[in-house]
Amino acid sequence: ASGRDFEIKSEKPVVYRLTGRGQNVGENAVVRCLGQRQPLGSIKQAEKRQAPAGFRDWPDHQRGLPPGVEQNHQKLTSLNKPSCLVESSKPRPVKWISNRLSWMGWLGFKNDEIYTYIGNVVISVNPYKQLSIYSDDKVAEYRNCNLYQLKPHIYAVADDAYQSLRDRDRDQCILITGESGAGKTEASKLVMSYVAAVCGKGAEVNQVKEQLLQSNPVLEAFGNAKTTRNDNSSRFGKYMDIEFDFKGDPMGGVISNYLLEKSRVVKHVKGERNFHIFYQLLAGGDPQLLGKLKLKPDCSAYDYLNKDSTSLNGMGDAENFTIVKNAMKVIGFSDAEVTSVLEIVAVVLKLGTVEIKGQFQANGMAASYIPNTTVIKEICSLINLDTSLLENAFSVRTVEAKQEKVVTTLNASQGTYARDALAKNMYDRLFSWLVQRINESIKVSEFQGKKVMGVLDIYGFEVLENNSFEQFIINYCNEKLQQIFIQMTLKEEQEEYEREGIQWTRVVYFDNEIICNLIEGTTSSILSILDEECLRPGQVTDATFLAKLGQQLKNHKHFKSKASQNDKRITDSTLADNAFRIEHYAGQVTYNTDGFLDKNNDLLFRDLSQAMWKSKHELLKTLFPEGDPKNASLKRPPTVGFQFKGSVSTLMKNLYAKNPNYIRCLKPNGSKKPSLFDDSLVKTQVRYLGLLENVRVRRAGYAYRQVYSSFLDRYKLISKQTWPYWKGEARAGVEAFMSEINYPSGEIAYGRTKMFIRTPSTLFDLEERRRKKLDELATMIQKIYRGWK
Ligand code: AOV
Ligand code: MG
Repeated sequence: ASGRDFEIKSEKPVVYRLTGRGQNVGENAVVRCLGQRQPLGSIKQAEKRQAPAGFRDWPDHQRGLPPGVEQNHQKLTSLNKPSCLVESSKPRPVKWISNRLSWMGWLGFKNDEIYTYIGNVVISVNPYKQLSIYSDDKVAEYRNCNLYQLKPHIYAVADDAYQSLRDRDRDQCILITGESGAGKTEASKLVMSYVAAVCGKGAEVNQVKEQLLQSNPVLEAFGNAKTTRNDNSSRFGKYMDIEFDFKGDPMGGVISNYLLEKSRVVKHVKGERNFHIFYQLLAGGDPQLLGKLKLKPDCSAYDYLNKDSTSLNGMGDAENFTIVKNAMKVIGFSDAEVTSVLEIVAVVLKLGTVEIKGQFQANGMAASYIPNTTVIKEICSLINLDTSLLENAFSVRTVEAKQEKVVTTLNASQGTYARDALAKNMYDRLFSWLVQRINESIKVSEFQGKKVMGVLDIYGFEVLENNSFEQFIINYCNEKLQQIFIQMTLKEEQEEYEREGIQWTRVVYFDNEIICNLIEGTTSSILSILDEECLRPGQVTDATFLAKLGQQLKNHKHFKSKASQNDKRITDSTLADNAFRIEHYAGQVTYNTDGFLDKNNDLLFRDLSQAMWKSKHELLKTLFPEGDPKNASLKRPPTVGFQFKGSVSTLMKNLYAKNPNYIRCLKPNGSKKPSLFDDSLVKTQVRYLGLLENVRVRRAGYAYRQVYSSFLDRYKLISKQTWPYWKGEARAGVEAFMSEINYPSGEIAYGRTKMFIRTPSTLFDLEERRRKKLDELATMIQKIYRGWK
């Protein structure tokens, strides 16, 4: 049935079910009382749970709507989505669109209008300054609005997604993409805060909302850092499912995290920072806490932190520390848990100051030792571990093979390597533990009628001066998201026209599948070759890996390396011997292969995990389960690349199953400045994001489509030919009533199973005709009803 949303003009909850033939209201129609935002749920749901008092059937023979029930027109018109940029269907050259987009962008940007739409895709330009468009008043304005009634705004899309989830029972996902610093994380928080503001009320629901929102500052403190691109750059990928009940009240959520850039714990380039939490703790921790953690409130005392003097207090670290502590409390961390977490943070920081030196033993073998044991003693007292155990783990390595234990001594650099590996792993595992701990607080047990809104905020595409394995993984993830966008907005849309037999001139676009395959394909891809090298016995190094890449991929259009000998294509001297280059959808990136094997293997010397497991620090111990001799296995864990590929593929499946809402973020300039619009930078992004093709498909295409039967059901009452009954094929019925109206040619197309309408104004017109008819009917029924009384 086609009727969807109805409002009941009564303060009391009265639900009518319209039964019989030719019914207007389907089982999924949502019913709400006038003046009450919360719907009573769908009719089906209302019936399943106890139907509210006054639940009555409204039989079909009293055709029309029950008294006091009025169709909510505003909601109905939101079904169609015209576009700001697609107001005419006149074909235009790409250049024109590109200039216009850029010009509109600039004009809007100058006036602080940072949002626009292409169809239902929101484009957002980072303003780099606080705007007054996120007030409570704005929330109220956009609440239950029609997407195109008001100025483009991220709230409008959040509202559209939420309405669709609540009223049309469709799981949603919000896909936020754009390069590093474009505003994804901010956008994701705006969406979350909007949804929190408009959904559900009551103490219990409010607590859930608070917990969901407060997960942000905690994860940002531990997972974000200042980079050259962004002062608050996400160094992990995050996907959060917010779960709602049938009324649209939030019940809880689940967060998934993707690969943290843990190398940052031990090293970062000048001008960047380590993860925020380290600075926050030092700047914001009171003397008592710092004393307990044996820390000095001085960044320069810690080798893992940038020794720039600007790094302390520069970013409101002290204030943020208070916010994080408070957030942890709201989420439900106990004081003891918070202390445990901070103890581990302190230990990581201190590990960086453990100096490891080399010496020669009597047998001539190099061996490492720790000249000054003060720090290591402090560390061990924090984690309740015998100092000699940790010292030992930094100086020897035990390899078990076929029931044989071989102990080798480490030299100074191997000892330092072990120390850094421990720090990275400890922090990385702590981060994953935090996510799990938050999930414990916000998770809900399975319940019926669950609806889900997923918000994806990952690390954006990035090109740094020196790009390593981490950038490779980050950019791979972005490549996959671009693919989803292409699939859903360009490919799927065009294929539908072809499927439906609608005359259509293909809009050509660049399909980045070829790059995705280059990276993740099952054979002869970068990841598969990397795994082969990692698993191959014998002398494997980053260089052998690169050589193999060069050999197998030398003919790939999007791949370049010097390693492939006599490669005539390599003419520029910027490509170093230890690097390869990928031509990504968003531009070229040169990756330095140093450390690729190591980072992909991610092996932690067993001596280290066993030492950690022996600690009597409850949290730390749980972070190293493989240190338990009972769990020891000779099987090697899957590689990082392999795991990441798996989780990305699960994520993609999950996203494909939901109704997508796109927010595409653009970066106005490379210097994090407000009011600076770098035209060419924006144009580049518009081009590589595929927005031009997006506009062209929308322009040449049809704004609205519907299967014949639904279309007939909805509009049949506008013609005597089809109302009240139409006995023939649905398509013939549609053609019959549409033939009575003279729409311009090209405005309407009849597909195999669906009806297509080009411009929204035609749909508005149909809606108007329908509304007039309904009004007539309603007045008639009211008269009859009054007659009864
Ligand atoms: P990102 O998430 O896309 O980068 P952010 O969302 O962290 O980028 O945005 C970067 C900075 O831009 C923020 O810290 C704000 O200062 C500013 N900003 C972004 N959006 C807005 C807005 N709507 N209003 C005001 N300021 C904004 V990365 O995480 O690096 O890919 O890995
Ligand atoms: Mg971010």
